[in-house]
Amino acid sequence: MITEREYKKRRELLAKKFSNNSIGVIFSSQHVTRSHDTHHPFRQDSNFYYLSGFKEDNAALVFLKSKEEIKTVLFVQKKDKTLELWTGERLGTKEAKKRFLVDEIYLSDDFDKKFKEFLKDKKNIYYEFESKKSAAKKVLKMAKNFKIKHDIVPLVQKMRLIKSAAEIELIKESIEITAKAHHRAMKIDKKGKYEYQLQAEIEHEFKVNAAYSDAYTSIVACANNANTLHYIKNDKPLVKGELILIDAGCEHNYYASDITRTIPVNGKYSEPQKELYNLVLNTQLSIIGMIKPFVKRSHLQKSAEKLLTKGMIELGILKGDCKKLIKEQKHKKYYPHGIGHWMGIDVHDPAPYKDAKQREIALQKGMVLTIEPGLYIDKNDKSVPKKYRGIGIRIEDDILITKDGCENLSRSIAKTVEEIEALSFKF
Ligand SMILES: [Mn+2]
Repeated sequence: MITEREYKKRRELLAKKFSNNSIGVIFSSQHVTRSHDTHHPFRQDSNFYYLSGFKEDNAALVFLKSKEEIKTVLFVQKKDKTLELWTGERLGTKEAKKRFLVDEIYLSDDFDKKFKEFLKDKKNIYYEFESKKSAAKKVLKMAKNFKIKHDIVPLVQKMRLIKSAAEIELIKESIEITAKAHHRAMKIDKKGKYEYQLQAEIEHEFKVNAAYSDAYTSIVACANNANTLHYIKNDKPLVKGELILIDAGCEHNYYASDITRTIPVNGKYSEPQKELYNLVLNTQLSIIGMIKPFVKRSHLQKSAEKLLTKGMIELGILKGDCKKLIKEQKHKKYYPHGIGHWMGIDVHDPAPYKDAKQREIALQKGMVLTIEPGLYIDKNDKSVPKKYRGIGIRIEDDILITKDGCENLSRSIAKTVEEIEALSFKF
């Protein structure tokens, strides 16, 4: 659990980065229409949540910084018995004052008036550039005479790069639920079933464990469908003898997990499937073994490309000299994506990959990233031995960088051929 003190510390840390004589503002998410008069489930803006832990809409955080002091102000929507009857309880100013460690609390209805007052003696403004939120667009107009404008978003995103102990605990809890879901997918009888039915089993496990949402749309891709990287239709039958690529992770208490396993429909890998699978697995294990502070993600990327290319030459998928093939980007046909990404409140945590001078940021203790090599052989690729065609494999774990190495936070999820076959339903 993130304490109110931790949220307060984050707000102070952010405001410290502002120039003197500044005002900063960041807004909650707003409701998004799904169709006609129905809405998508409300999900708080990640940066706003990171700074407040507050889950309601129609809210704003304002930072006032002068030479003498830093003040934080929270705007919350007012209590309204009729509206609350329909859409649920609101905290209101009285309860918000008890909970949040901010200096002042006002009603959102008074935002415009108050904000104009706050603006009067300020020189710099920090707000969300390019935001689609209507409140942020309004602020943009109100601040049009400001000479010095800054984007507040990258400042928060940079803070999100290093996870606190409490955040790591929440990520672990999220992964624990996702582990149950992947194991459920392995264990159930898949005879005569469809991809969407397996998806339902996975998401059932999320929901019964209080992860109300997935962190991203689940990919359940049987056979050649796995070669569509963002396959989310999930509407085809599960075919005996084929593999299923499952890329699914829940969001729990606003923290994501992002796990991929590639499992056999009938519980047993064929020889060619095993050969490709073990190439991806051994690559993934080698890359995880390289992870420690000061290593760069680009180094992991290059190493994965080298290992996969070497393996593909051995299997007769690529022909020629390893270095030359990589130079000519021939491997990209079969491994076209990145080795991994930051993960946290968002599945693709938008923390920076480069510093202010455009230099790549090296790994540091407290960062969390995914490691997800893959190989994708299209069913119509005549240049590849026939036995490998139509196989798509990805293996993905969530890795925490520690003081002198790393911890695979999802190591409890079955991953070797033997582990997966032992758990799987066979027919
Ligand atoms: Mn991922």
